[in-house]
Amino acid sequence: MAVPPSKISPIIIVGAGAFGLSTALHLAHAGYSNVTVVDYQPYDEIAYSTALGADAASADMNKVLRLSYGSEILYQRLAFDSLEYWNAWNEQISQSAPEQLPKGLKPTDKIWNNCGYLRMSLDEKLSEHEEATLLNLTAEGLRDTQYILGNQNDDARARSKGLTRKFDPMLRKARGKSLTGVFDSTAGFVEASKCCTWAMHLAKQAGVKFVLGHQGRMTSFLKKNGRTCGIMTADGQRHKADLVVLAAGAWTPSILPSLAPLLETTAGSVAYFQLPPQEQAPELWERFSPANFPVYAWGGWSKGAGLGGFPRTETGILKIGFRGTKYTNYETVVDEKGDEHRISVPKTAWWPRAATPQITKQAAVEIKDFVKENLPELADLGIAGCRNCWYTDSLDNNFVIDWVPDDAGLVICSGGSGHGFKFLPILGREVVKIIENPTQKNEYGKMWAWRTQTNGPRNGLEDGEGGSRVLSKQKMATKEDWKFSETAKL
Ligand SMILES: Cc1cc2nc3c(=O)[nH]c(=O)nc-3n(C[C@H](O)[C@H](O)[C@H](O)COP(=O)(O)OP(=O)(O)OC[C@H]3O[C@@H](n4cnc5c(N)ncnc54)[C@H](O)[C@@H]3O)c2cc1C
Ligand SMILES: *[C@@H]1O[C@H](CO)[C@@H](O)[C@H](O)[C@H]1NC(C)=O
Ligand SMILES: CC(=O)N[C@H]1CO[C@H](CO)[C@@H](O)[C@@H]1O
Repeated sequence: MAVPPSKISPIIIVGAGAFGLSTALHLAHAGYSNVTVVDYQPYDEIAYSTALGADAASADMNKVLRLSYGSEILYQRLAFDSLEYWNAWNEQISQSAPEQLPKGLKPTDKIWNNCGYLRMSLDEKLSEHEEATLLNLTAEGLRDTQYILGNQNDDARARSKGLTRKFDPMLRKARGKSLTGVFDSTAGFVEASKCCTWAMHLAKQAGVKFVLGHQGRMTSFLKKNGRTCGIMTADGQRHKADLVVLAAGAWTPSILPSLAPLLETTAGSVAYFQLPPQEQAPELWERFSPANFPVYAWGGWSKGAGLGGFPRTETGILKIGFRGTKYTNYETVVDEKGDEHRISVPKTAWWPRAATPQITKQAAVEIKDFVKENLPELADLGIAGCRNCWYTDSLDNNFVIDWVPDDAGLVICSGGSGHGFKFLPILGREVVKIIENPTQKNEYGKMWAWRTQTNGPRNGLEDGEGGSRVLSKQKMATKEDWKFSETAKL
């Protein structure tokens, strides 16, 4: 039976990504006075910079913050709750003096940007998912936040609010192409690495301790009669704890192999386009700025073609992602009893060892086709960089936050399934409830419970190593594949 900790119990959280940080913050705010977060990334020094080695999903230039969630009303409500924090955090940062802010943040940073979200259809009609989203938003009294392109009423409302410039950011109509979709005015992006830096700062202020870098690398659990009672770290230290929360993102299933039937580590593909220096191309910088250009999905992002992107960053980078195929990377993992398991693990530019980042040829082709169709002005630039970003997908895309069966000392907090980041400010509120009430769960606790399913589709997890998504079966894109040869010939 799970044993909820007392307010003075030592609690260790493994992983300082969005899930671990949020848990730490809310535990501290709920009065838990001995909370420690460990992570092998020296985040306090590198400020979650991907260029300096951070390769967790939470370390990134931007992530979509959407409030609309199809028929998944519980996530929709949670996203609206998180929005209050995002607004407050922007406000707090803007009112801080530079020296009050942690390394990596400045008062002019707006970590959440409400630039809007354009969801485009490929087939000139709205998808079922889109219709469900509109229905649910209507039921919640929020239909006026959505604008169906070409709908007369919506267009009129948009004009009065000056939003129409964001309806056709790819200039499709001017190029004689069709345009179908919905503009969601509630959404935008968050600057993920900066958000984590801020959340860590708040957690420290609330009394949470951080052990980062080599000493923060968990190597094994400490066990007593089968119950987790702490962790061992790479420096040989034994850290005792009444509760360990495992929030190790894409590394989670390899740390706890019993999760493998429920969670699978998969990669999404990301390509970067670097604008020329601002003084050389001021019109491009203006056109792609968040003030003029929204976050967008082309044919559905999580459901559908799986393509989408962001306005330019402050350094002129346009990020475009492909998740139409999520790749797996199976390796042999040895558990604490010495048993071997085949489990999908991350393979990043930094882990298990430094390597030149490569995305698949399929992803490069999909992204280039999208660019040719929609943003031909980027073709001359070519792809400047890429990344495989590792998700932790559950069998139904719901998070996995629960006490581990038959272990009274271990809680799992993972399964972000490609949509967890936006909940950074709020997720921990629900995690604390799950920790405190192991047997009396609310609707979130039930939705995120440890679960098994042995038959039927399981979000691709059923493919396992025999499936076609395995990274080693893919052709990888070379630098040559990054170029748009058609335009280079012109
Ligand atoms: C390509 C991509 C796009 C996404 N887009 C969006 C989006 O638009 N909107 C959205 O809301 N969400 C999005 N997500 C999902 C979101 O990024 C994740 O749900 C979220 O960041 C997961 O956070 P986490 O804390 O669970 O994991 P992570 O961010 O992976 O953090 C896990 C941490 O654990 C640490 N760790 C691992 N092993 C150990 C160990 N042995 N010892 C100590 N520390 C360890 C790692 O260093 C890391 O810091 C996207 C994800 C990907 C991959
Ligand atoms: C926190 O817990 C650890 C492990 O039991 C203990 O060594 C430490 O003294 C505790 N710290 C506080 C402030 O209670
Ligand atoms: C509150 C609400 O309107 N919920 C609806 C969301 O959409 C699904 C399917 O479209 C409905 O079943 C829910 O009733």
